[in-house]
Amino acid sequence: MYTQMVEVVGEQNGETAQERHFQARIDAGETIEAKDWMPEGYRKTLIRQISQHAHSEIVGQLPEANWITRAPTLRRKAILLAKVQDEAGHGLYLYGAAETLGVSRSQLVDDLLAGKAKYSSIFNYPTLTWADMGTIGWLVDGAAIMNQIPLCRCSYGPYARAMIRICKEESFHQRQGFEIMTILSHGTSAQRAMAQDALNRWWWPSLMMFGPPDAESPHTAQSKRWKIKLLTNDELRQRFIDQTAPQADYLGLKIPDPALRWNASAGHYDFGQIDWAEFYNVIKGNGPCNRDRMRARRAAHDDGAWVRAAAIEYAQKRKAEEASAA
Ligand code: BYC
Repeated sequence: MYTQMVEVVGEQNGETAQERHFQARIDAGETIEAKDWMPEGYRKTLIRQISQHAHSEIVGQLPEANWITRAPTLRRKAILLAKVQDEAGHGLYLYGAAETLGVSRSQLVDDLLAGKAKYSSIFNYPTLTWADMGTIGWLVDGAAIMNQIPLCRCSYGPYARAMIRICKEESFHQRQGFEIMTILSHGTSAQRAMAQDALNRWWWPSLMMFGPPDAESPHTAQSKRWKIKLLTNDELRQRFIDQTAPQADYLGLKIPDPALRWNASAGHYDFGQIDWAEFYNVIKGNGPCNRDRMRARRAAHDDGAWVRAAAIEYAQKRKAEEASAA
């Protein structure tokens, strides 16, 4: 096997033999598992990205949960409830994947609640109308799938495997959102206006989900080398726009970008300037809903204190019973 032929002693180009061996495994397309040796930077990058991803799933429940009690029909309520529960599940698989790297879930949650860890910028925008439920499924879950399908093939096994199940569920989320948009955009003029207004508000923040432009992304180059990221932020953003623009045409809705047009020679859509000042402002904590989101998470954490205490107590009791029976 290729990796067995790699020299494992000495240092070259500032890389130890162990690091070169690790990179050779990555280059050969091998999957890295939790107990394998890995560079500290690889471990830290994964903990950062997977935990940010997990926090996004958990905080991401809040904008949609806002509409569960106001869903227009019982069917819509059941779908929305299932979707929001799925997001909680995604958060838990991802915290589990991060824990394989030697960090505890309670530490990760503490970092989120202390404002030290990020979550996706998109969840700091308000959900003002029912059409926002359609737009979140269509655009936000659509962007998430675009980003997450390549992650199913990333180099770290526990993350890649968690992503496979998550992507299947995200696909259902995207379709239910597109179905809401189809109904609204073929409905009354008030429904069409509501759908257009939601698209106007969510389009640009959805493009920001893919992260800063490649030229300003501090982590992309190394993450690509380690195959944590298989595609860059700009590549994924372009794919998303190329996929979504014809869907908007099908819905008869107008994407709020006067510069958006098909470029036949490039084989892609050209698009206008993204307001990166807005993006950086949101990730610094100054978006429209950052404070509300963190308040809600802290309250949920405090309300759940008795459950955590009871679970620890029960686990200790079981352990003591098992020890006395042995
Ligand atoms: N928002 O060098 P870069 C969902 C940060 S939830 C906030 O490009 P990287 C859903 C970045 O962390 C899906 N922060 O970083 C749930 C870094 O800051 P730090 C969420 C952002 O990591 C409920 C700095 O900017 N998906 O589907 O190489 C309902 C520089 O960026 C954002 C994931 O989390 C952002 N948008 O690439 C509905 C996917 N973008 O850490 C739906 C997994 C960048 O140095 N994550 N930053 O302080 C990734 O693929 C990558 O982490 C990113 C960023 C592409 C997001």
